[in-house]
Amino acid sequence: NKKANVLDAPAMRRALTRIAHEILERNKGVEGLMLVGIKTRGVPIAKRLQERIQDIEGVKVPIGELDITLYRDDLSHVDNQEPTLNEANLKEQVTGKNVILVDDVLYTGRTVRAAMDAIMDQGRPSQMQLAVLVDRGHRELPIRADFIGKNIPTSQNEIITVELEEIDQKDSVSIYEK
Ligand code: 3GP
Ligand code: 5GP
Ligand code: MG
Repeated sequence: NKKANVLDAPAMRRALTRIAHEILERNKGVEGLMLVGIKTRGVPIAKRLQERIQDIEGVKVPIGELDITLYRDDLSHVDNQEPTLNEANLKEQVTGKNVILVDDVLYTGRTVRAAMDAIMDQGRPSQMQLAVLVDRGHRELPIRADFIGKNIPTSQNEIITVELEEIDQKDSVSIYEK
C-alpha cells in the first residue's frame, strides 16, 4: 500500500537534468565518458542522461547496458541473495573510459559491486562513478553514489517504486509499505 509520492514527472526531469550537469561539471566535459545502465530501469535512465548531456554539450557519449539479477523467486527472498551477472552487452570498449554506472535505486550496494566486477572483467576503465535516481540507504558494502537524484531514507519494510515512461507509461517515484 502506497504511503507517499516522492517524485512526479517534472521533478524527475529536473533531477536528471541536474545530474547531467553534475556529471559534466565533475568531469570537466564529456571526454572519455561512457554511461552504463543496469537493467532494467537503469537503462532508460542512462539513455535520458545521454540525451541531456547531448542537449548541453552537443556530444553523444557512448552507452552500454549490464544485466545483473538476483537468484530469487520473489522480492521477499531478496535478503541473502547475491546479485549476479546475466550477460554483458558492452559494445564499446571500457578500457581507458570513465565509466558511469547508472541505476534506479541504490540499496545494499551489492548490485553495484557486481556491476563493477562485470565492468572490470571487460577491461580497465580509467575511472568509475555511480549515478542513481534514488538512494534509499541500508548499505551493506562500502559503496556510495557520486550523483543522486533523491535521497529517500527508508525502513527495511518500505520499498521504493520507480516507474518510467519507457517501461511503465508514466514517470514517478513513490514509497510503499511491504
Ligand atoms: P528494475 O530491474 O527495473 O530495477 O528486481 C526486479 C524489480 O523489482 C526491479 O526493477 C526493482 O525496481 C524492483 N524492486 C523493488 N524492490 C526491490 C528490492 O528490494 N530489491 C530488488 N532487487 N528489486 C526491487
Ligand atoms: P542493492 O543491490 O543495492 O541492494 O539493490 C539495488 C538494485 O535493487 C537496484 O537495481 C534496484 O532496482 C533494486 N532495488 C533495491 N531496493 C529497491 C527498492 O526499494 N525499490 C526499487 N524499485 N528497486 C530496488
Ligand atoms: Mg534496478
